[in-house]
Amino acid sequence: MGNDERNAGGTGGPTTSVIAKVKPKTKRPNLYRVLILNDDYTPMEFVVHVLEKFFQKDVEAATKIMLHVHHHGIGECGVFTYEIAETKVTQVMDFARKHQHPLQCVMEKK
Ligand code: TYC
Repeated sequence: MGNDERNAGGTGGPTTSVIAKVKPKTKRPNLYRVLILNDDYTPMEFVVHVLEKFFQKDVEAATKIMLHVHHHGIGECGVFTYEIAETKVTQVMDFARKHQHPLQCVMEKK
């Protein structure tokens, strides 16, 4: 018998072939917004500095975000995967505390 595809049961009946579907394996990651909150005490220049230092904003973009937060109470610094967002929040909170400013930074699932 010159056939590689033998029946497991060995009944000598017709051969069954199985064609498995190849599932595309790309999954979109869950994304999280990192937000800063307004307060009455943190200096505007400090918030601009935070946005430049931790979110790679230039001074114009950072000023725009800071003023949005100042007027609306909350604003987006960036969108990241979970671990990056968590790291940014920790970095901002540690930096604000070190400089004794009450600036708050949080993350929210998109
Ligand atoms: N409201 C602050 C002030 O008048 C400035 C400020 C902006 C603080 C944005 C926090 O996330 C903030 N000094």
